[in-house]
Amino acid sequence: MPFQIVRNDITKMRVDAIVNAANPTLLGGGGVDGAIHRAAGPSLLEACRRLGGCKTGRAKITAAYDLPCKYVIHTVGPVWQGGQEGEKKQLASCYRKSLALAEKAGCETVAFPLISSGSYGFPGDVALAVASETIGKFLLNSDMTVYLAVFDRASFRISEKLFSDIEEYIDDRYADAHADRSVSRTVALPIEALTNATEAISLDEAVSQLDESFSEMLLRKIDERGMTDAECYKKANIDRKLFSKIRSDKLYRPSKPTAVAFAIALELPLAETEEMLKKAGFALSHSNKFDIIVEYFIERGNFNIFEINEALFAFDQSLLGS
Ligand code: AR6
Repeated sequence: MPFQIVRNDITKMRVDAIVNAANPTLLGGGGVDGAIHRAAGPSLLEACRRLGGCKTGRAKITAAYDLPCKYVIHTVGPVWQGGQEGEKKQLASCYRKSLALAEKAGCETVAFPLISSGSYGFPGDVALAVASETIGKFLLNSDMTVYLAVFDRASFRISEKLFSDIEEYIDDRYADAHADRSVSRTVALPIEALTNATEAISLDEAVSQLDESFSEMLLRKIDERGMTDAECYKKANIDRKLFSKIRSDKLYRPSKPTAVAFAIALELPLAETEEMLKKAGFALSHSNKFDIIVEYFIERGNFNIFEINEALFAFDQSLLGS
């Protein structure tokens, strides 16, 4: 998954680089900065002394010493002053400069904490929106994998309005599902039925009798929409390698989050999403929060996979992509 929100202590992550939410002296502090320096050992402080500080919105790189990653990228986030002092732009710059340094150092995997969302006072939802948007834009032109490590639940927030809207939407649908018990079930692919029931025909023959497969439907829809493959898999938060696998394997069976991610990237309305999921053996149901949250976004015509993933994460659900 090119962009993934994870619940993790960043000092434990085995990625190429972790990013530190530092202060302009780069000489350590509390929060994630303190944790990184403790885990890296005193050599990190020595290396930081040689850097001569760092300006807000900029970033500098060092080795990682005793940490399990290779590099530490130190960036200085802005202090929140109410939102009118260019803080969001400065915060976006922290992500951009850090990613540029990571790229220059040849990193394939990078983990960020939610910069400025602790001592520096950014409201959690604003810090998250800036992080998500800036990382999302960067990934349009890069094959890097970027993690956003969320340490404590309190610092991770989507907007209160969105959270309560989704909560209400879930409550209504859960109630419906329980009232009429008409819960849709996962639909099995006909391949099992065909291969079990008809011993006389070969697998190849059975396959040729199948309808259009998931990957065939996906490729057809990409063409119909005039999208390039890259536009589609980037918008779906799908790794390039996985996409080539799907492209070359007519019978590829995606996971449900992968299948939904493609439906979102293609901006399919609900009925077409269902049709596409069915090809992979899945259905959307009102007895499951993941499905209801996906439905909420599709019904509103919001196909931004990163926003959907923020909401899914806030409700402890699997993320879209692969
Ligand atoms: N792993 C991942 N995230 C963490 C960890 C961890 N081990 N520890 C804390 N966080 P903060 P800032 C989260 O205050 O707001 C320092 O003193 C934390 O929950 O560390 O940019 C510096 O020296 C929060 O969501 O950084 C500066 O003076 C996020 O990391 C100042 O704090 C950032 O919180 C920078 O403030």
